[in-house]
Amino acid sequence: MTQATPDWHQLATQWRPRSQAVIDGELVDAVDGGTFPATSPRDGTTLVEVAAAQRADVDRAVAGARRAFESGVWSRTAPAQRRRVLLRLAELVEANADELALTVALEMGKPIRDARDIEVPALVKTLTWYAELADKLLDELPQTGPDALAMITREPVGVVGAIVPWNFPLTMAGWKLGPALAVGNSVVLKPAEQSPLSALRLGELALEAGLPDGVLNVVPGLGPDAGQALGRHDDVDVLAFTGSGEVGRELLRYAADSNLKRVYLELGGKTPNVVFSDAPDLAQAAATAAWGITFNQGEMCTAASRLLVQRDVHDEFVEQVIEAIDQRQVGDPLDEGTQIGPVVDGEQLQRVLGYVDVGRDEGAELRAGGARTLQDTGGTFVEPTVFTGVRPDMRIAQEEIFGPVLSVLPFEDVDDAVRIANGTVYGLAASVWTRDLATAHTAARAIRAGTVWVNCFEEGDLSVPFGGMKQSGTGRDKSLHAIDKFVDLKTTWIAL
Ligand code: TXE
Repeated sequence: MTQATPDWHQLATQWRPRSQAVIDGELVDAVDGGTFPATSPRDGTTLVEVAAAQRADVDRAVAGARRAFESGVWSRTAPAQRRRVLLRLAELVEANADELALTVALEMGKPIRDARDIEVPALVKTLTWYAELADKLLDELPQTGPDALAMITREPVGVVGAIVPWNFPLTMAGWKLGPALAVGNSVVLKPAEQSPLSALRLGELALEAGLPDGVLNVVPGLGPDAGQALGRHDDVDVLAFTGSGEVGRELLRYAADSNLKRVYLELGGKTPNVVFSDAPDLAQAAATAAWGITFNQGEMCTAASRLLVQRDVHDEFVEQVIEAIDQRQVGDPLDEGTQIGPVVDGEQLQRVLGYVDVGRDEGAELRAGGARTLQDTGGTFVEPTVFTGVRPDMRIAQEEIFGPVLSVLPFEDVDDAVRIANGTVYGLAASVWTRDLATAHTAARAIRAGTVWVNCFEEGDLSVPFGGMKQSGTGRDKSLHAIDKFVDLKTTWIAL
């Protein structure tokens, strides 16, 4: 990644956002000429008017994707060729890392250091990992006895619709595009209306990398317009989604009402971060708890939003967490020192502040934050907020807030902790801090979550799957398992 630190404010003055859709190899306006504003949560200004894709535009994109798929230019090319092109795309992303990081910081408010050091590198790593996989996948020959030969082969599904959110616009796009493209599919990507600009630039870089026309289309637009058109499209074979449970349910309905396309959902979470009194390093656990609810403004499906603390260390631990949260710097996402940027938009701001009111009304104790801040900037900044005395049945312990709001709950023992941890509709991730092997394993086994971290949080790499149990979703991103979403298995049975 880039070593020298650019002057981001200076770079922002030269920055030229893209605004056209990427459809069938061309940069185009919406058919009806419509646009929507890409607004920066940093100061509320409009960055650019972006093409607002409607059904006609989605139809064109899907037709282009289908044509490319049927032509075999990507779907039936040598896997080593797909590898080369995707590696070139990863290189181009890396070469344009500063611009992409700046774009993400401006469009959705991610602190520039996180955009540059985490968001863009995650996309590069994902594209590289799946590019490398493209020519290393093996098919299967089962044991069928002497009279037959059977082959189990994987075939790309065809056209993939990827609908992604704004909190990690490039990482989420990469998690869908990497495996889908590596195995030969065509993709229509619908970025969130809050963060279309980085995806549009990515679509342009894909053309530059040599991805054939129509293989990757990017249709910016509103969820109920472009997203719905993609979801209901009869010629889309698979939908890969990250976002809210509410829209996830809509996508299942769209599939049922149209062609029964397969739908994979990565939805929300309410991560329990469970701290036992015998944690190896309580200070480190406290610092991580503070980071875990404020990183990315808490706008993260795995945000460590429920802090469960064993009662005998509760008070002391909470003090440490509040102190660590107080030290996290809220500010302009373009400042290198900023650790917490604005939440994504006015709606999200109201949602977060609404939950602060709910917490108060429910009788939880507000120990830190709880208000909008830096209002004079025009940005949507929220103070990191801590509630103690939270009961498991309170809404702030049950519902995904998607902001820097921490709910602290005391617990007695491992059974109590597991019961509370499992007591929501979500099952995305959990974290357990203890020195005791038996406690660690007991809790890790009993907690229903797609990922359980022990004595750490938010760790992992591309080799491990990511996704949720219960209402946190279906299917998995990352790892070899992500490939399963984007292939059909074919049995060929040959009588000998
Ligand atoms: O998500 P939406 P929003 C959660 C989080 C957040 C809440 C609302 O709790 O506060 O959802 O966020 C597209 N048909 N997560 O409103 O609406 C939309 O354009 C088809 C969790 O931003 O689910 C965008 O591209 N598509 C989360 C994508 O769906 C539609 C990440 C996600 O937007 C559509 C984001 C429709 N009718 C929010 N309506 C996570 N799991 O990390 C919207 N979309």
